[in-house]
Amino acid sequence: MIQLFTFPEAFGLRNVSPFCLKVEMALSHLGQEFEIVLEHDPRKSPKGKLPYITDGGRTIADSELIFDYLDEKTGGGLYGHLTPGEYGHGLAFARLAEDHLYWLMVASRWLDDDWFPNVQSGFFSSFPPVVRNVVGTIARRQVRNTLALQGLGKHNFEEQKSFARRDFKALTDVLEGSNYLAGERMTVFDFSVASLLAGLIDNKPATWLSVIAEEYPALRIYAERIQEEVGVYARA
Ligand SMILES: N[C@@H](CCC(=O)N[C@@H](CS)C(=O)NCC(=O)O)C(=O)O
Repeated sequence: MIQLFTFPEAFGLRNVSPFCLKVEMALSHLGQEFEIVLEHDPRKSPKGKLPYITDGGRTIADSELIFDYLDEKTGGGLYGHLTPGEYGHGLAFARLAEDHLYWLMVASRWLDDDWFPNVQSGFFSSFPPVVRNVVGTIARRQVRNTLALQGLGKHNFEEQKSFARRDFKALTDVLEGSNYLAGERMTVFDFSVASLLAGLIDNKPATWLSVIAEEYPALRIYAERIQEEVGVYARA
């Protein structure tokens, strides 16, 4: 049976990582039998990040590569039916979510002094309090460096908020004309975007990004629709 390695629950989310959640959505959508294995330490993954899966002696890390594997395993169950237009639109929005909006979500959790204590209690609660503070501080420094290298970390909160509004507006504009991102039917790219939106909207307590997302009600409606259709929810 397929094993899906994901982070344990945190911030009111049973699946706290959008990349792990989108794989869970795809597995459910494809009707694959699988079990979730909780893993605190992403360094145990072959790529140093979660998710990864194992299946019959094979290990595949990275949600996109997992999708390729599942697509092949199911004879095109994820991508096989897509038109080039659906694929192009879908991939572009998945990239917006995963390579831009995702980093704003990371910034909203890790860089905000008021919110950061939730990261410490959510991710490092298995450590004794003193160790937790040290580990949390070291991890925060690494995230800050990563965000600076990625670029978004060089901007102040107001600038980061303006970037987020632009992403949310683009998604809202597309969703005004359609229930799904790539066209008239649900595609695998909806898993990428809805998993991210669901996590940032339902994340407790609200981050500044969650608050801004609520300015765009179509996003919550869309995230709920996709979660309901696949029967997989981010929230605990
Ligand atoms: N490109 C990867 C991204 C996965 C990813 O960024 N996972 C995050 C959690 S959302 C992670 O494991 N971060 C831990 C770390 O970088 O140390 C994928 O699609 O699977």
